[in-house]
Amino acid sequence: MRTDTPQTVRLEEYRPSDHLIDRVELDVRLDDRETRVSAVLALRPNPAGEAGAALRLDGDEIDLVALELDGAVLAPDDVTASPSGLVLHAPPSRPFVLRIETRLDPSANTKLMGLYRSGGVYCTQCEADGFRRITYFLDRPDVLSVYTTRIEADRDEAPVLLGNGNPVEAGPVPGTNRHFAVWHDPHPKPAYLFALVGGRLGRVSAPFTTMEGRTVEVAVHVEPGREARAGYALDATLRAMAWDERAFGRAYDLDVFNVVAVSDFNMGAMENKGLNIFNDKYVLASAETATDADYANIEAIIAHEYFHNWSGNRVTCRDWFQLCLKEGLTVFRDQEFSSDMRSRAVHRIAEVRTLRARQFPEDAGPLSHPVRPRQYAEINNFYTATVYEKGAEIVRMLRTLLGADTFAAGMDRYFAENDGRAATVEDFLAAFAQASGRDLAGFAQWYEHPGTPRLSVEGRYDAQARTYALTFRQSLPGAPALMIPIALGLVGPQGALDGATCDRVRDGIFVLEMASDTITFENVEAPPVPSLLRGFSAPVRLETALGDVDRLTLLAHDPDPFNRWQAAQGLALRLMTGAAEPGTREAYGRALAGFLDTEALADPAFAALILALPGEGDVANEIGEGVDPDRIHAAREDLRRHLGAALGVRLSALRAALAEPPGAGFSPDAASAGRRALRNAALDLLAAADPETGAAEAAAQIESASTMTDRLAALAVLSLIPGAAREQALDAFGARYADEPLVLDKWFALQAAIPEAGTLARIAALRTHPAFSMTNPNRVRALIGSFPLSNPTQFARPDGAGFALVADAVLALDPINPQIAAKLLTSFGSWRLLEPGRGRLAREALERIRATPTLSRDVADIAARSVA
Ligand code: 0A1
Ligand code: ZN
Repeated sequence: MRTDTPQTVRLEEYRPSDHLIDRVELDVRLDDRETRVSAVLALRPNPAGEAGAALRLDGDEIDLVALELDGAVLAPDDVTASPSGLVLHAPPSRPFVLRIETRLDPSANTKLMGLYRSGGVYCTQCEADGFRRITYFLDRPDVLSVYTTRIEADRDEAPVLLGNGNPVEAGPVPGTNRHFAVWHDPHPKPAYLFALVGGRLGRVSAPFTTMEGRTVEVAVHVEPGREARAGYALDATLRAMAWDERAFGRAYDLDVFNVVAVSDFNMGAMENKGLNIFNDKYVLASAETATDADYANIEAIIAHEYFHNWSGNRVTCRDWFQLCLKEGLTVFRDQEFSSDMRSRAVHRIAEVRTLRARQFPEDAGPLSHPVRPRQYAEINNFYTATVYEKGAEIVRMLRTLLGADTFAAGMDRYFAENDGRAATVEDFLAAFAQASGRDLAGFAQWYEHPGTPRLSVEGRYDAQARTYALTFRQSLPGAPALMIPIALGLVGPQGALDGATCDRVRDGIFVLEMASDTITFENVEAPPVPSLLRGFSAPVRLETALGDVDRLTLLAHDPDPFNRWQAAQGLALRLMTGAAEPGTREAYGRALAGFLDTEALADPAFAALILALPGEGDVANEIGEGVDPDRIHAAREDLRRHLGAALGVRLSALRAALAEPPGAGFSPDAASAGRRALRNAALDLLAAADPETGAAEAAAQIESASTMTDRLAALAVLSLIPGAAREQALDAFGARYADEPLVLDKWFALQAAIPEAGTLARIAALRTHPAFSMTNPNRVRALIGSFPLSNPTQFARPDGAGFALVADAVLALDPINPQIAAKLLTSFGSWRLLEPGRGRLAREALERIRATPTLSRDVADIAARSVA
């Protein structure tokens, strides 16, 4: 008999559970090595399931201590139990109660799934299938139960005890040094949203009154002594709560909302009902220790987890194939929140950079999958950029297609009709189809097909008729024509050509529904430049015949800020890949100079983005095959040097104009962050052109900096300039932050990114640093995970040593934490783009992993798909 998860799970094989669990009463007695869990489950046959079916409960590495059915011990023949499952062969055909007692060892749990210890704090992670590591259960998202949890622990070891829902009761356990707390969550939920925490924690808190008049106590819990660093996360939580009421009409539904930061966490954070558990990287912040990017991430992730309370918790997923239903939607919601809190245009550019850097390569490589996958071997490998980021783009396209008001009506309908249910992508789209009266069957195809569609566009101007025709062609192998909303306009030498009209364009949007189509603008006085896919209105690869002069026109005159940035990026890409026309490099430099003169101080954050060249990975994706990372690196360095020299005087002047007045207080707001970003982008280019002066200026900034943003940016600049000054600065930084693991992570990552042959030895040495640990995911991501992503020349060294380093780390990590090992292995995902020599070495590294016996399912799955 098998009770473990079958090899491949398929969407088409979904069946409702044969049993339901209405109520769960848990009694968890926390102990370092031997935690006991008593689970009382009120079960009944599911009318939608198969009558008379056996009851098969999931389990994973747990020991059964006791089992009773309606208060009676079961006969040995009636039940089969193993660490990976429990089967009742002939359960009653009426409601019944099962009491299960299990035993587990939180200290031995290095997978960080289920109940584990992080820095002395007991915590849990149950998504996707960690609850079965706590007790035997129907561990699937369509089984919703009301939970009451009693947590008991040593009073000194765990003075704070937190659970889902509202606190009910707490007190001492007489005659012992132990105490308990009881929590009750009235909202039925799937097991993946269960959580508990026990430990020594400090807290900051504030009340929040919902639009429904409920007073909520909002608290952020952190390591004692770190409370001052939790203020920003608390503030972000309160802003997210108010925003979700304003923007989506969603109010919070419990009396308390707790956020807990722990230092060992596989992902960013987790939306457990009423008890969000966070990687402390996304909670703790101070000017001294966190960069502006950290603050922005904290704001976004705090909001993301909070927004899940509706998109994920109140309305959950029927099965894991529907993961994008909660994740894509919630990313869309957190992106909208951040856009409202910051600059919308700047945020949109940041979103698209992430999409292109992470999702496009994933979708172009062997790990490509539909936003709604149809099968998986290991669900933990599907928390991907495709599900999250492309999933969010689909929701954004839906809003573009329907308009803001109809979209809002559809969202309301979705929440109202699916509240308390485990829903599907079909339920989601049905709400919008009903709200709009439109047939969205064609749009649904976006969820089903892997790969990034290509959209090619050709323009033809007819001087006599004063018309301009645009012909669009879309292609995605294996897929029918998709519905692609294309925001567009025409631009001339003075700006937007507002006089031009086209009856197929509504509110600036043309919806392409066929494989190809042509639209015609009237009243076009002169040959225009088309501004296409404004705001990146669809996640496609745009192919146009735009020349360099056209792009310079868009950079200067497009009213759409996204496309101005896109024009600059396009020019830089053409320059780095050798596709640019003669003279473009100088013209590009002049255009940036003009931009800096007239606009940089008005919007420094935008200016910093205009100055930032596409990354080496972006260039590789643009080239698409036969990639030689050394050539890309050289081309990018060359352009950086040129820009640094061409813009030098202006960059220095900007740095002076943007200098922080002495004694100015720190604020993490977007405008202040934008000034810092531009100042540091200027330093980066200046140092590229003149390393000697740049190194001195960077060293001075490291000394004088009053924020981590400025200190780290200067250290990053200096880290690219070999010499004693760099080594001294790195040593000093390491010593200064020796007791700050999150800051040391930045230091690890910076050194792993140095594009020099010595970096492999540097990484090897840093692995023996006292702060480094293979059991802490943040440390591993900082020193090893960042290496393939930020250092393409050394990862893809022609001798294969970079691949070997990562492959060895995957194998060393797999027995400790398979999720993190598998994630690390995905960094091989673009190996097929490499020139044949490097490609062969990457493949050999993958094959070596595949051939290793006793791989986890997580790593085996990624390895197999990567070479298939
Ligand atoms: N739902 C979380 C992501 C998450 C997924 C799995 C985890 O377990 C290791 C943890 C977190 C989110 O979207 O934030
Ligand atoms: Zn999420």
